[in-house]
Amino acid sequence: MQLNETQVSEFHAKGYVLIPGLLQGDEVAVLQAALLEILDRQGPEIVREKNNPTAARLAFGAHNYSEAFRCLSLLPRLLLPVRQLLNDEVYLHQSRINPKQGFGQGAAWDWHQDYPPWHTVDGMPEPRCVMTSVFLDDCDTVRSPLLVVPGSQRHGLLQSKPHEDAEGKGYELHHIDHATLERLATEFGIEPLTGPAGSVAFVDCTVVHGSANNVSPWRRAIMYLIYNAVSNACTGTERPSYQNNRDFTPLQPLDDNCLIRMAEAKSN
Ligand SMILES: O=C(O)CCC(=O)C(=O)O
Repeated sequence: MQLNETQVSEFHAKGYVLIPGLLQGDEVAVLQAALLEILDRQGPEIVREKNNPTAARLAFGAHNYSEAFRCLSLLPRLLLPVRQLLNDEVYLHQSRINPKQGFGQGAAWDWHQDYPPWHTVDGMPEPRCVMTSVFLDDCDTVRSPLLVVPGSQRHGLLQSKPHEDAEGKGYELHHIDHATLERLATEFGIEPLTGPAGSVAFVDCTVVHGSANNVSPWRRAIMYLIYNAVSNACTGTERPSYQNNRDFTPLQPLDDNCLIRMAEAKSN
């Protein structure tokens, strides 16, 4: 699958393009079942919520230990548009699932760009990677959707500082200060990324984004697949490979039906 001209223009203008229902219901069901097992893992790749250590805040690297998520990460429907947007072969710099559990367990994410820690800690030369956001659950306005400042990528790398809780937690979030956010939001507005489970947003890694805590009763999980251009490979070695993957081999797409086949195998 290739993005059409309008979709590519939208990506460059707004910093993201959202494709509703890119994955079918059966494919989503396979991923949702795999997610439940992932959330039971006890390793360092699972980052816990600060105020509720029983709830997972992030699960890093699921494409390495879950066949369903490996398959997702190599779907032509995701890989080909990302190659097209970056005009290069790609590898996965990182993957992480934010399960954003309901009843307030999934806490807020302050406003930030993803690129700063990848640049300063992982040694990513340029912001030439795409945060491919796969909605594992319905994302509507009541389930605390991802909020973005469209067009904010045009300002490039903004001043930010690591969050006081980031050190040692592994996600190294860099916050945008309030005055900058106000200026950007006044200029560009704020948009919620909403759509049914299976929708996919291709997001530029310098788009300013954040989310509120999820006070709804429902989970709102998103898988973030961070594809980087092979010619933009990272030079740092500080962080573990589930955060800064150092295998820069260009990814080769699988058969686009691989998740459907997993769904069929389960129902037989
Ligand atoms: O999924 C969310 O609510 C926000 C996650 C986020 O901002 C991130 O992982 O960079």
